[in-house]
Amino acid sequence: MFETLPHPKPDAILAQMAPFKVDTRPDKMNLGVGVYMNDKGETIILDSVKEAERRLLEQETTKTYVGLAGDVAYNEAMKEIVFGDAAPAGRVYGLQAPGGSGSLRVLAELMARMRPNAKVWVSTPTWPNHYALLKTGNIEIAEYPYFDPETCSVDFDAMTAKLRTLGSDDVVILHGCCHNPTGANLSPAQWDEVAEIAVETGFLPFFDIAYQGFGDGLEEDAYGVRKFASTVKEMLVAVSCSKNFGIYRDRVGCAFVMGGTEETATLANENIQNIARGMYSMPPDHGASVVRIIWQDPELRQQWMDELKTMCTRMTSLRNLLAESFRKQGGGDRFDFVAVHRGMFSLLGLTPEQVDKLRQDHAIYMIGDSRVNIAGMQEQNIDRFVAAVLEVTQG
Ligand code: PLP
Ligand code: TYF
Repeated sequence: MFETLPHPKPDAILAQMAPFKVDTRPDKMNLGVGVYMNDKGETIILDSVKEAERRLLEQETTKTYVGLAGDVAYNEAMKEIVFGDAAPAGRVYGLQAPGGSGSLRVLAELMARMRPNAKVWVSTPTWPNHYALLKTGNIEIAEYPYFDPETCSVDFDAMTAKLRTLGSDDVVILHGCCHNPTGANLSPAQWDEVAEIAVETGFLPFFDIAYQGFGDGLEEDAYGVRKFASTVKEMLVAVSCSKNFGIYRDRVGCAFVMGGTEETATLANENIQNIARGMYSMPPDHGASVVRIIWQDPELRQQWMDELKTMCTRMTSLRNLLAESFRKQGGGDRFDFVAVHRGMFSLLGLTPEQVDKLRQDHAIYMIGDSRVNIAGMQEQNIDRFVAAVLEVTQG
């Protein structure tokens, strides 16, 4: 029977990992898959995470099932991290889920239950996995304008013009911060305006926040989610701890539902638990326990926030060095946007041929759409990177 199966298209981001690994050129640069790397190119385990794991090993007394909602104290911790004090009392429920991806999937199923013929709107462009994770039943996926390749910033007029045409059968995916793949984000004033549009049109906001703390800071990066939480009646929020805790393979995330009343919030909560039961039953515990232990201990929490800040600051300073190097090496102000973008990624605006040339001639690996992972750069190879980009774009 297996011979009837189609060959699925490989994930363009993950497909990059193997050729990079076998490339023997010593100066190769890994700017592909979105994992944080330090100035030695390593993805290390945070000290706060190691300490929490040590405590967990010592303290845990059972491996019995955690229940459909997962670890309730973890869900509370995540609510504080993401919503701050903006969560309306009794109207927000969290479900511990396997990664941001598992959270997106659970919430996509909820959406299909509520609105079987909903249209889900994603930004042009968006993280390619959104298509796979949001596609279910009759749900149609459509795109709203987002990135202007001319200015390498958000085309806010085009975006809001489209959002104003939507209604209550529409669901809008919003990257909470650090937009993947573009790096271009909304300002607080722009978030305010989009929240107003959500209220006026009645579309359902569906946040995906996977990089909180990688942009301008833990609080600053939650501005959009918190603004919506205090403005709209209902929303969905998928959270990932993969990046900001550096626990990618432990699969830690949280799916939040915010209801218009306590009754409807409870109803939505019953449904996400029921959906999880039909998908994987209960989430893995380890990583979520680590997050809970860190958040509940003032010292560990501070240590984690310091480590997060170190990662964030490294990426921002690399961005500044990049923009400076582009100017110094004759790129003019064309690449100044790199210093304005936030998070791990920037879309450089190169053609697929130029991206290929960078890989073949310079051992520089980025995604085919010219997305670079800023954390894959090191101070000492920035000038080489910039020279190579200028060579393929100008030569
Ligand atoms: N959403 C976006 C935009 C992402 O870039 C990622 C990255 O991995 C995720 C969600 C999900 O992350 P994970 O499932 O690894 O927690
Ligand atoms: O965009 C990225 O690089 C990260 C990691 O199927 C990732 O979000 C990429 C592809 C994928 C899962 C995670």
